[in-house]
Amino acid sequence: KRANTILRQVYPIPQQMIQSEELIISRKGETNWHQSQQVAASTKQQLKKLIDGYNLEIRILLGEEAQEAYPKQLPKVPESYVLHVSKAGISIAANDQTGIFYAVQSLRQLVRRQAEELSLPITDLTDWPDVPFRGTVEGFYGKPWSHAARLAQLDFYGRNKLNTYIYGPKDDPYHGFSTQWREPYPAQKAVQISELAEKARQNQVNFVWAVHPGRDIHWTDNDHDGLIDDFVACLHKFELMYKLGIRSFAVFFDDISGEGTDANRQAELMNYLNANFVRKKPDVTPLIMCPTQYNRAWSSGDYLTILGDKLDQDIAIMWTGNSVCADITREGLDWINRQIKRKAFIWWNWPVSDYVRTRLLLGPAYGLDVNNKGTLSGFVSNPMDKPEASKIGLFGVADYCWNMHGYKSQSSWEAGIRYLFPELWSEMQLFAEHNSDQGPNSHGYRREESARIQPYTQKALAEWTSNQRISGSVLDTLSNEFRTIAGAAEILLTRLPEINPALHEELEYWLACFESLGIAGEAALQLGSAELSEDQLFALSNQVFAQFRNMEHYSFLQKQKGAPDRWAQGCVSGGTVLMPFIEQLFEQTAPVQLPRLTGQTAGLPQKAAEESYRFLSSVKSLQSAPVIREGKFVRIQPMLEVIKLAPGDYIGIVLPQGIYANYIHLELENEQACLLGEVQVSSNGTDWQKHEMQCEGSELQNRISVDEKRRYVRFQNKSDKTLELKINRFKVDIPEN
Ligand code: LTM
Repeated sequence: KRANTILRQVYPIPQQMIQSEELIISRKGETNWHQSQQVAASTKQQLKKLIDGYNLEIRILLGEEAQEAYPKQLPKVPESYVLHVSKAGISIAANDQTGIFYAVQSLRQLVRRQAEELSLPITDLTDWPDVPFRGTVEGFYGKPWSHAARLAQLDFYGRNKLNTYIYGPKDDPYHGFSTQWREPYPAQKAVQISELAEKARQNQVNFVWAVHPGRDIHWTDNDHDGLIDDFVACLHKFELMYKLGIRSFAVFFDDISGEGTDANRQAELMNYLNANFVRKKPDVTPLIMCPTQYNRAWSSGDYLTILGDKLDQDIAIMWTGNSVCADITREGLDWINRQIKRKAFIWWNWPVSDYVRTRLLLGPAYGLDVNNKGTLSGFVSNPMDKPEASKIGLFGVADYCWNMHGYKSQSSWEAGIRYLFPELWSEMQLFAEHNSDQGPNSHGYRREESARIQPYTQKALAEWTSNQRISGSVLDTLSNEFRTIAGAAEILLTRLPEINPALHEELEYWLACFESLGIAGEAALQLGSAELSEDQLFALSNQVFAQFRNMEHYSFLQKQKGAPDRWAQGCVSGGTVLMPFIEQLFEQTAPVQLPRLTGQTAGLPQKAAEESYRFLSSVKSLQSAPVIREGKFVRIQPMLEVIKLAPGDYIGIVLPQGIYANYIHLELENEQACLLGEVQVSSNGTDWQKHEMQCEGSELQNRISVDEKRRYVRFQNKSDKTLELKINRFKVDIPEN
């Protein structure tokens, strides 16, 4: 028997796939379609886009026909499919529409289209999911995903064979968690929900709309009609959502206290909705509930067993595991399944970051027992408020849920990054590798971060402590890592706006911090390595401080960006291994290096910090404007507002001691700037000289020799009128090191 060589991997990893040689199919001729059953229009369209126009036979078999053609091969489970590629053509067989759709998603990954020919490997693929319902629960606190982001997610789910999206953002008042859960959505929101439901259908995704009534639910019958009013209100809301195209429903009772938490009442409500709504509508799928005691650490009394006994068997119960944020173990699943007398529907609280908002959770999806197959009814992941960035984790979740025994968290993570960011995968992988841990948090849930490089950071600190020296190979490895980080961040910051603007929007300040982290790390290492001149010493320590300040500033900007959101926080990059390493190294090297080389005391770094890159102005209201160092550029953060300079007023930059300007470049959005004002430079901040500039429109630029040792650069209004301008660019170049 020949070994199975996989020529093209398919994700999620299929259950059974054999491939042999590559087939080349020419454009000459035509595609012959053989099918007797109707295939969903959106699926057919996708298939046509892949293969139409090439010289091949395509056969599509659905339902009984499929079972007759592949009686032994095609498993009798929903969503399974057979995809057969041979010299005779392509055959797709499935029990249902979703199976056909999934076969097309696999075929997409096999096919390479060129102008005149199509190539794909001869393949025999038999596939089915290990978990019946797989996907996400948009269930976090904070800014809900945008409509565009949700549409993009649904396409992503379709491609990655995720069939469930549960809508339950805590900050949507019409979902609940407020008194508004009873009310209909405003017209525009309602239209969007219908659009999402339709997009979900095209992608074979169940759009599950969840209500969260428990914070404000009353188990009372004010109308004395034998019915609890809020039962009726809930049913009414479901009817409204049904009219918008929703066919799957859930009720959440998490994170509430008081009246709503009563297990008997909750079970009554669920059974009422089941009897009077779900079972009456043949096109509505089984109900899902999230209980109040949704994890083992919080479970007490008979709450769970009441639900287990009283809730209709066809209602699924969600479960986050042994605690709120936890790995999903077989032991834990066996425990909960005994309590609730059914298979738990997992709500996995990863990569959600609403409890650690300064962090990004971009690492591999791990901690998921591969022996969970058959013990859970569904698995949904609660993502970050950053939909694009969450796709890294969700790719792994899709892979795990499809084929548990085929799942390898590391290789799946790498494959996901390549799939998501084909042009920038190595930069994104590096960024993700160093931005994956929650840091210390109330849930005690942590993820690996910077695991590859951590042995070197530990070694470097240990070596410095014992010898006040870091050995060559450790130093080289770490220097190289920090240099690569700075480079990768720069590439991502430059290219993402064009390649993936949504991701750039989500991550820009984390990326900016990552760049500063790289620059600071390299400087901190150099400070601990060789003999340094006084100027180098100042430059390096200033560099470290400047980057620390930059990071603080980016964090501030990130906080401002989320400002209308009451959950807004800043950002941290490399917060678990790299940032603490730089801080510790710097704390240890600076007091030793600085006095040894300069004869000054250990207080020097602090002094240097105070003298770091600064904004300079005679205008009081502007004085706190930030100045940012980015590699060899130092610039005033561009301002959106128009600023006014009275006669004699100025704006400028102060560089730290030992760092001198070699180029000045301003763009002030005022064609008169060159005529009415002048650029001046100084070495001490007191004696100023005019510096000649080349002017073109509102742009002023020129070189300046570092030998002049100019640390102060400003633009002054020399006219007798107030000058209005905008700081689009105020940039000073400095030598790289
Ligand atoms: O986990 C559940 C069931 N509820 C909430 C979520 O809304 C929240 O996103 C996560 C993570 O903070 N924790 C919860 O308790």
